[in-house]
Amino acid sequence: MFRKKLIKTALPTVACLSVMLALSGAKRAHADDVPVVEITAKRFAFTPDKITLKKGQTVKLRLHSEDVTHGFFLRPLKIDEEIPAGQTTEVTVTPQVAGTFLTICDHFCGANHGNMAMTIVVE
Ligand SMILES: [Cu+2]
Repeated sequence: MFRKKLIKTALPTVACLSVMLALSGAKRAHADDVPVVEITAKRFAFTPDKITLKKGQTVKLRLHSEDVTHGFFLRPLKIDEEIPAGQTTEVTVTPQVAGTFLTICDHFCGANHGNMAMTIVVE
């Protein structure tokens, strides 16, 4: 008798708590567990010059300029950032297209500006 009552009341409570914990865990994971990729811009290169991302996986690109203002532009991933001189900016992306893409600096930063690019591979 007691056992039946326990199953009737405790089981739904445990199940409900489990779902709530799972949901709150998922929320927390989404907010805190986004991998961060550090990228430095300095006349006339990005470091690293190549990164690999996973299709469908959200990442945060933390872009830092060590000198002047740079751009960080990649149309297929809808990235169009300006990195102010000496500052850091962040952009969160979830690549939806696989491929190898060339990200360019689209903010004139000096004589070799046209060669300033990095590769983003999405697999
Ligand atoms: Cu530039």
